[in-house]
Amino acid sequence: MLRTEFSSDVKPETKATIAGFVQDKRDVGKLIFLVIRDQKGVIQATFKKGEINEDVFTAAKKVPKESFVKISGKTIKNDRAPNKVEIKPDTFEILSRAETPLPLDVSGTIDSNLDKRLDWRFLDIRQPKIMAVFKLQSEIINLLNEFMVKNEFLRIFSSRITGAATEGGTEYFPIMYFNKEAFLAQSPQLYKESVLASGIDRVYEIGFVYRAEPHHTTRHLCEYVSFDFEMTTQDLSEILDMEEKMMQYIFTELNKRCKEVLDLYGITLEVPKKIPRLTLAEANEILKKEKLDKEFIEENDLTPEGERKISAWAEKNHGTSFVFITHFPFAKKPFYIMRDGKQLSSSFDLLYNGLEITSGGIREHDYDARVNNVKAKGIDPKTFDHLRFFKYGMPPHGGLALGIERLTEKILNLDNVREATLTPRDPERLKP
Ligand code: AMO
Repeated sequence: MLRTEFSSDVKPETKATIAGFVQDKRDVGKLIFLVIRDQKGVIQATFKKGEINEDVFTAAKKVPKESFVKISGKTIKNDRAPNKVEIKPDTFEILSRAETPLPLDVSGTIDSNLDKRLDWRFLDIRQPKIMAVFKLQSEIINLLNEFMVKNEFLRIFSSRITGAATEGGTEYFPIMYFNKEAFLAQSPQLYKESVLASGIDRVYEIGFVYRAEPHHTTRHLCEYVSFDFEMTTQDLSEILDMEEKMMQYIFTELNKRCKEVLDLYGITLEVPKKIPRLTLAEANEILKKEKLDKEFIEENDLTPEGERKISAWAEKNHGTSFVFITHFPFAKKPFYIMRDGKQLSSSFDLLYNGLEITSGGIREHDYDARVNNVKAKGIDPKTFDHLRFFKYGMPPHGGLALGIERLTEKILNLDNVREATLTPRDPERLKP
């Protein structure tokens, strides 16, 4: 281990070894102050000429900012230092010297544009407020896991190399699999459903999925983390109830476990008590009453502006910016969704803070009806190998998928889903 303690845990009047980046340096002649930053905070190290070996003093004087250093020494109380404790070095090692100038300002004083920040992503994340995004995201995943385990879901890992484009459309990445064409999975959809044929009755999965989205929007990525669950049920409201409980659990716990992160953004999360449920038809009626421009109302769907307005409506009328929208036209949904009457489907989206973060629904589990749905979408059923698992007894089921980056983005009120993505992939970006 490089350090014995994180900066935030160092106590006065003892000995400590810390390791971190030189965030700041002040040279006042006989005294050099270095502010060292690690994952948990900062601590000051004070080098006094005469008290310390001359070579060490000179090394501290010359060390470039953002170099990675290791310091051991005595700790003393200092009310003026961050954390009210500082370290008087006995040893000082520069483990990795930073080149100057830095390609990106990491002190937070100069705003860099997002493109440049993403180019230098791992320097960008040195800023505590940006690192906080990933601390929060990691905790979201922990909480989702906890919630699923409590509710007796089994975690699965399905293939990312598939023979069919699950979500239809042209938004898939074909790859060469030896001498055959294959696709990067757009979703674990067909696997999470098919596995229910085995008798396991609740499954979940967390993993990357791939969409060849040619759009340059603030909400589309070509690779994102999809949290999916699937459970046996015949009732759409059971899926909504499960997601409502899941959101209540996550938001309650995030307020407790990620207080420091949320404080950096000045946020206390509102825990949704009851998430309002509207059919798409009802949502569109509300939009019409809100006098939204015609171009923002699409009878068969919600536009991004419509999503924002409906979230705002929920906030105003129900005190939560979560809202479920149910019963989209079958024509707008993939083949696996169960129909509800002739036109509609047993489907839903969850909007949060103005953006769709989840889609889901009840699936067509009847083999013949499912094949008909595939045909109705103009697809040859032979495309879908998974269909054979629906022939030998398949429990009725439903589920959902939640975009982890979108959820993180909306919790922290970020402007772009890329900000909540470690290494975003979009039509232009393939590095780092
Ligand atoms: P859908 O395609 O709506 O549904 O995706 C589900 C959720 O995933 C997120 N998402 C995205 N996030 C970033 N970039 C994208 N390009 C992107 N596309 C989708 C959103 C969205 O709500 N199989 C179904 C789910 C199901 O029925 O269980 C599916 O994948 O948050």
